[in-house]
Amino acid sequence: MLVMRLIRSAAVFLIVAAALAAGGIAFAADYGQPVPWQMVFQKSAAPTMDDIIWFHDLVLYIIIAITVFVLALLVIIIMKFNATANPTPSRTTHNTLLEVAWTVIPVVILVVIAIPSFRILFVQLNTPPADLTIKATGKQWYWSYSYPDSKFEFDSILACDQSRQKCEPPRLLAVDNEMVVPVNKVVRMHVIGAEVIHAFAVPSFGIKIDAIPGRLNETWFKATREGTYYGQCSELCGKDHAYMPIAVRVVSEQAFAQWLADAKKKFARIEDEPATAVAAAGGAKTE
Ligand SMILES: [Cu+2]
Repeated sequence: MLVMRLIRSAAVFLIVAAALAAGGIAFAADYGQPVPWQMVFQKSAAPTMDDIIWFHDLVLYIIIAITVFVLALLVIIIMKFNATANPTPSRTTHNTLLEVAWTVIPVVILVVIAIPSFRILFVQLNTPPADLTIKATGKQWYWSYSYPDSKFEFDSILACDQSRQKCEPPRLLAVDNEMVVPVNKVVRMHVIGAEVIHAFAVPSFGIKIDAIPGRLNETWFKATREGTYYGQCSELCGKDHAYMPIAVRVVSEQAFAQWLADAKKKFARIEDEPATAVAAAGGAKTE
């Protein structure tokens, strides 16, 4: 009975999956933003994300192998050792070889997972020599980007009207001023929170790091493809947590130099303005 039910469930699953595929529903992902019915990561546009996707796939294959193996054992037990098929059960209780095997094999599997896992962690946390530094400050509820080498800072606010009914596409991801970086350059990100904890995350670059008041966190990325990539605040930070997206525009080196020259004029800093006044002015903007 149980076997029949399992076969029937598997058949239903296959039919549903085939119907979805036939209906043209995309399980594939795109660069920089989510798509309907996406089943996998957003496409990678940075070496760190390549590593993360590779590692995810490795662990997925291991999980599939273990699950299939355990399921096969269960099916064998159900078929061969039920009361009808096996009326007089064996009284065996120990098997040294088997017990050593089921201790050692999981250890080996965990070591195989741990080695690339630690390697990727170190890659993420060791910033290579950077071509550019940007400081992202999480505020209630928007991001400010500061380019310390060029001495300017600007706010990046959701591009929607007050009621959030009229929004620029991609909805709830587009902002008025994107963070702009050059392609194929190492960007060092300094991330901090102004009043509560936020988190700076861009899936296509494989970065996610907390923005904590009073603590400067550091991460890095190297975007290998031009385009606009979106992320969202990834730490519950208050009522507008869902409305403080991160938009990063990756451009060629010449376009970046041009943008930098324009931005220096557009976002010229008012010297000697106290930090609290800047925060208050910014805060007023979102209300
Ligand atoms: Cu936030």
